[in-house]
Amino acid sequence: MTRYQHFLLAFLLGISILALGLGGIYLHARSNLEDLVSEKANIANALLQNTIDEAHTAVNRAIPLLDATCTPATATELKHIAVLSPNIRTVNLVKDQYIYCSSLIDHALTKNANTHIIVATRLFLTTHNYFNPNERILFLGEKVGEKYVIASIDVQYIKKTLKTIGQKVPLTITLNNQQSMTYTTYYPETKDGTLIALNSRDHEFVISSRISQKMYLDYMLSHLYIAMFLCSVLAVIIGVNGYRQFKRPRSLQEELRRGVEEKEFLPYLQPIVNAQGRICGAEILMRWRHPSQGFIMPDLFIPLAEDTGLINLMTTQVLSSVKSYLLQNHQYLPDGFHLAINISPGQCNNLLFYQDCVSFISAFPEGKVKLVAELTEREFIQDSGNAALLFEKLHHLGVQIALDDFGTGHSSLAYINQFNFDIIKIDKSFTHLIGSVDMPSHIVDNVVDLANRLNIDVVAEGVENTTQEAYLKQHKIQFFQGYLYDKPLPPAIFIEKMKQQSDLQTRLPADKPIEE
Ligand code: G
Ligand code: G
Ligand code: MN
Repeated sequence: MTRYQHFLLAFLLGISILALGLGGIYLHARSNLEDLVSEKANIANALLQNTIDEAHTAVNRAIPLLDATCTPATATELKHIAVLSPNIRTVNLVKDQYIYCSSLIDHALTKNANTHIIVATRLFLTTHNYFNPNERILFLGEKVGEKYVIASIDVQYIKKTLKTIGQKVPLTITLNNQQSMTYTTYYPETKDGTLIALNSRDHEFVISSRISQKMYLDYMLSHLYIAMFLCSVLAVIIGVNGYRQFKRPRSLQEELRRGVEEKEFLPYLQPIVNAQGRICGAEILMRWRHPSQGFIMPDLFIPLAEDTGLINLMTTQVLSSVKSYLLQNHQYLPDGFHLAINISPGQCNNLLFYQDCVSFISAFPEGKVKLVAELTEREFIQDSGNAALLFEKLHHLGVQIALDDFGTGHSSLAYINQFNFDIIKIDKSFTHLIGSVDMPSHIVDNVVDLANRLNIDVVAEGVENTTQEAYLKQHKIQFFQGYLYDKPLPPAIFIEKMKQQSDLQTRLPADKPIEE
């Protein structure tokens, strides 16, 4: 998976946590707000019930007065009843749909438009000129025979109470006759949203409230903002951690694959010099520029790259990268520049490397670059048939084959002959013996002489000092590689060296060609 996919996955994880968290908080807000509204409806219900009970008491006390006519004494009695009931404004006697006696007036009333009233239900709302034409008044009426006692309830009181209790919650009182009054100070009345309804004990009214989405959200923002903030922080933490986890390799193998996808395997170039000390070639040595581990040496990843077959892709990438470097700077390279690349035994079983060589060689003018495939002698080639076929094709293409690490492995003369090697590279362990205190000279001599006697080009590896160089020169070795000349270099620096050498050459007479 690429970095972008890791990021996307981690982002989705974070978003899911956020959605889950906010969803939970929303449900919590819903249940909290619904509980709160139910509680307010209960309080409103109890208060209204109390007030209506008071009206009942007042009305019951006035019922005996229905028997008498409306005298000043009757009116005074009505006034007493009204005044003694805390939330009752007036108590009135009604006959034939007209108020004929009232706690407001000391004498009997006449039938006219102002005293006309229809008592349809026990509890009803109406505006009335006689009491207050500007406001709907809540009445409780009790029928006795053909007459009624009606008490008007202090609506201002009910309003204030509901406003105080309800605050931002709209509460609606609906009478059994469908008349209703809504009290809210903040939210407009809505038709949709969650309905919370509470039937009063004796079913004369219902207290209800509708909770809209906006109310839920506002409640969340004003009461649960800390939880929302923590949830967002948690989502970010989980997302970031997830990204780190996703990015972390499951195994070295996956990490290797990722590295190949991200083109993290780079070619370094170690100069190969001739007897005159001039750079005549280079060996490509792979380095892994890991994003977090820094540079990793090939010993640590090549074996796994071989096992997984990723070495094929890595070789392709590295060779193509070197190709573009050398193409851009071909003017600084001597003709017949020797470019060596290591291949693993496993790469001898297919023709992928052959394809790489074709694409490499075809990019340069003929004779400019001489490609060399280095095959280590440490490991045996399993399928010699396939390898022989590959080597034949490579030879045909003009690619040379070098036997790397010569002297360390199990190669016999027969092996060397079978594969028709063009070059031998004496292993650095032999070079290092040269000049050492107890140098077993016969071993070194043997290896060097054997290489020489095969009558093919020999490169000495691991040359670190002039003693070694002098000894090797004495033994007719003509190509050298080692820290004495340079360590493996990044291509740009290698090119810089080639540039310096080429500048020098234009000023000095040309070298004598090397005799073979
Ligand atoms: O520089 P040095 O430590 O780079 O190389 C260690 C070993 O890794 C070398 O001896 C060589 O065999 C191996 N190696 C380096 N680069 C490559 C490569 O591109 N392909 C293969 N197959 N082996 C390599
Ligand atoms: O492919 P081969 O195994 O030959 O790779 C050469 C290895 O030797 C690489 O790891 C390279 O870094 C290392 N090397 C190159 N020059 C010297 C040297 O002068 N001394 C030592 N000790 N190692 C060297
Ligand atoms: Mn090598």
